[in-house]
Amino acid sequence: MTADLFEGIADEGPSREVIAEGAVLLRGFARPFEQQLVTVLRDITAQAPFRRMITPGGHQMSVAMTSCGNCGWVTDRAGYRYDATDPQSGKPWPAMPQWLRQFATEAAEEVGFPGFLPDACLINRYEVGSRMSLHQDKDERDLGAPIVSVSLGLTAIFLFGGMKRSDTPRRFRLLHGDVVVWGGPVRLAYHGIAPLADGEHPLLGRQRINLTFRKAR
Ligand code: MD3
Ligand code: FE
Repeated sequence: MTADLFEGIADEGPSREVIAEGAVLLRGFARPFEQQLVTVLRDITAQAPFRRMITPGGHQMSVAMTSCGNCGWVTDRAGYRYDATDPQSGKPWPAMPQWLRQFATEAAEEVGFPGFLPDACLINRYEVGSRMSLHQDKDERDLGAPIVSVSLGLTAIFLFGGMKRSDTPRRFRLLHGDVVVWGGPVRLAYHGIAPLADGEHPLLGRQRINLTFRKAR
């Protein structure tokens, strides 16, 4: 009997769960980097603050967003798109630190997507009651590349639908430090986040932050 058999039971270390083919949840994979992640979030949001953008339909999103990397995701009355410039500052998005990009590359590699080189990191901030309705991510040029997501702060209920919007979603809890890699056919599945429940996270307070690493162009 080896000690590593009990890894993830005794000390809640990393473990993996398969959500669907191509979607693997790495429980706690980001926990060793939580302090560095909080620091980098502070740096990025000092340069490109969180903002609640307007959808093409004219609704203000309940989730506040920003980005880092060579391009960031924006929405306004004109539509959804990736842009090299932050429309709020008129400047390029903050750079993606090399270690952060490497972290996403390693998470993807861990579940069988080697050579993932993201050029964009979208950062979502959920306050209590914020939600993200079911949608598909298809603004990226290369849908063959996976998406790596990192959850920080309060626990969210992730809604994982099917290939049709009408498919009843399955629910998964995403905890602080959880990483999910989405590649292959599930890359186009409908997904969302249920309204965030109130709580207090020791590191991040009354909010949830989600980072998604993408190859946008
Ligand atoms: C499944 N973000 O930014 S991350 C998004 O928690 C987004 O903020 C959610 O959906 C959040 O677009 C979910 C997990 C995630 C990200 C992208 C996916 C799941 C996905 C793309 C395809 C399928
Ligand atoms: Fe999404």
